[in-house]
Amino acid sequence: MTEVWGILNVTPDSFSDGGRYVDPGAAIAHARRMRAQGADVIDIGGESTRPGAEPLDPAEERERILPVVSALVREGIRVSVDTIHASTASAVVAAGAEIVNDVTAGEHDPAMLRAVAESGARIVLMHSRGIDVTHDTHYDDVVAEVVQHLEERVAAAVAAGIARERIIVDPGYGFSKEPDDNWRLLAGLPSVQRLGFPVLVGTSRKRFLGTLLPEGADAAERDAATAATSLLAAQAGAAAVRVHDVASTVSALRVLGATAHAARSRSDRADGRSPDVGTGAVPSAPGLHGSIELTGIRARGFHGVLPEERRDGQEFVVDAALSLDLAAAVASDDVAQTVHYGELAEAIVAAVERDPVDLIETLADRIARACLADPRVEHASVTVHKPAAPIAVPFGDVAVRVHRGREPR
Ligand code: PMM
Repeated sequence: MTEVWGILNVTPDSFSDGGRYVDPGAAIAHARRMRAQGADVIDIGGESTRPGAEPLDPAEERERILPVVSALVREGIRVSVDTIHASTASAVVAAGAEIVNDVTAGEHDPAMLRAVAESGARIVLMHSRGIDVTHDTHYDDVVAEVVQHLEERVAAAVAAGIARERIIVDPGYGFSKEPDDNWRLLAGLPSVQRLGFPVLVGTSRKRFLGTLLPEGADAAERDAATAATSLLAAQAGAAAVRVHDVASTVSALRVLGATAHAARSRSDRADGRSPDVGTGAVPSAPGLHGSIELTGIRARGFHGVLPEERRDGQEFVVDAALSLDLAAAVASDDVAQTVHYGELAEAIVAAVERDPVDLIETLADRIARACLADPRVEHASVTVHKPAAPIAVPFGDVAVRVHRGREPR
């Protein structure tokens, strides 16, 4: 299930909404509105990335955003903070922010990656070529170059002590990219996905969408195109989309959810099953999609290509995220209406302990299929880590992630 991150620019000068939410009261009210419209996370920024914007003193940045961060955290709202300053990152995480969103992927402030590692927060590593978004826009192969840069930034983040599970990557739409580069990057999202990290896509109101509109159309008129690009991103498996107008993107993603649901019911019928039969299911209201996530499940298996791996076995660690409709579970407050996570964990352990295979890819897909055995599950993302893999050099982790959805028949 793709998350929607609502953008809250607490700045006097952002390109599409500058000045509207500098007052903390107005900012908090806007965040609440976005939450009510279906935002999963509020991404708060205090410094504009608009071309020509004045650099901001981090102390002033904190003064702008900290009251808003604290108020939203108190209300149980999940908060990400868009900052390039390590001191701000540390302060906002201490105030309860969950994610640090750095548009320079730790390149602007040499202290950033270590500060995030120490804070235990998640981090968005975005592709950019510095904070001047208009500079250095030539690429020979934009998709390959963005992927390579993100790989380098991931390596730097891991070397600074950030756990791989805490990393989100973002191709950085509009940052040092011409319109065609942005379209290529949208079409090339599967290559970014193959890095194996959750992908955040931020196309909202960007200039390349403006090229589709009549000359002189203002930035808010790009919201329909934003919903369309966010839908395409979700279809390609993006973990999250970052948008100004939450309502239109949430509607677009519901279209995707409803279509996936219909495809699923069709395949249930073809199997002679119905998700409602035998469960006494409460009819589900549309739109309460969610996920069940299990991380760090440990099990012993004998998978691998080396004879000693087959002989001695080793520990595998599995993370699984299942997307499903939770409306019936919430309406009935009945565990029978959802996936029981204890049973799911046991099924995952059983899949690891079964007959050996050579590749963790094969094992990850076996586990994803086990997750989809429950007809309510629409999509499963499974990561298999092999922490004791026979690699001759010191290493942190090796893992493979697969995404498997239901195939329409
Ligand atoms: N775009 C802007 C600012 N921060 N962060 C991420 N991760 N991805 C983006 O695409 C991105 C960003 C551009 O300015 P805006 O806040 O007005 O959208």
